[in-house]
Amino acid sequence: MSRIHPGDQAFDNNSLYGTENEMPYSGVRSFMRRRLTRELQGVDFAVLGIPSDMSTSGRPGARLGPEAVRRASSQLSWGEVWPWGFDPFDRLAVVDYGDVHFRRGQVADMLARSEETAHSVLMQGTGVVGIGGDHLSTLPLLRAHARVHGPLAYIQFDAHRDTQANDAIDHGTFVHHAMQEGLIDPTASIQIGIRTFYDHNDPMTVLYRPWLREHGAAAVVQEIERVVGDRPTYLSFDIDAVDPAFAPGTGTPVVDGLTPGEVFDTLRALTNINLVGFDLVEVAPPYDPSETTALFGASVLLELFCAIASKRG
Ligand SMILES: [Mn+2]
Repeated sequence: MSRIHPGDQAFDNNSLYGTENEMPYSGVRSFMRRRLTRELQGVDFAVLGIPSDMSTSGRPGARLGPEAVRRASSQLSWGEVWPWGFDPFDRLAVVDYGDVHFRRGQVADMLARSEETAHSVLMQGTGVVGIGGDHLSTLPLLRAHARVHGPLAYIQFDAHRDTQANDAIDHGTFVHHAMQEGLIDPTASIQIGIRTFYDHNDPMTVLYRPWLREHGAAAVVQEIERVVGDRPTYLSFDIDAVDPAFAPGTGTPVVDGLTPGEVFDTLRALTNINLVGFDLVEVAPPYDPSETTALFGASVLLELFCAIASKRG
């Protein structure tokens, strides 16, 4: 339900539910205008920013991702979401938890503080939704979720597998480390949209770019459901999965990516999986003055909230 309210719902709303119409350019641009708070009583999901791009192999800028995605989300905050026909925030209590704080330039500190922050949220019975940051932002979130749920089923949309077998911990190796640490179960994991070379000696299911074109979104959803089953599942969406024509603001763009239709037809059908946490990473606003990339990223998160909320009719 959407209502007109003279206040700023990021801090001036006595309900955790619903959406109030606010001017998109005004007020505190929390994620989807949700309450900005660290009070988690009765909260289903807390959105957490990780403004770090210390580990990118390409162009920096993803540290500005959380702020840009939040700002873009104010353009989506009108209540009922097309084509779902409901406001997910009538059904799910979601708050904006702010950003993880860490010492600048200190990767180990970023990893430790992100994991501890996410873990403390999960221990209060609230789910965590991350906004990166480069893709290394996902590793501490996987660590926190695995401490609570055990080894996770895992879905990754990406141009890159990020499985380089390397001691260095960065955005191109974090999936290797997640497997080594037992955070994800590779037999219950699937990567979608890959179009770069990585070794593939692990049991993960990989849907390469041409397969998507040949088989379409419905087949992708079938593969996802087959691989993750009903296990607790974590989904990570790297915006570089999307074609750079639609999402140019990212550090390591790769041409021939997913189209918006392919992405949203897939996400809108993910209503049968047990999604416990998810994130959106690698939005680097400096390369996209149109802000379309951040809007795309905010829309991905919104669709996933709708997919979860659809089960709570
Ligand atoms: Mn990635």
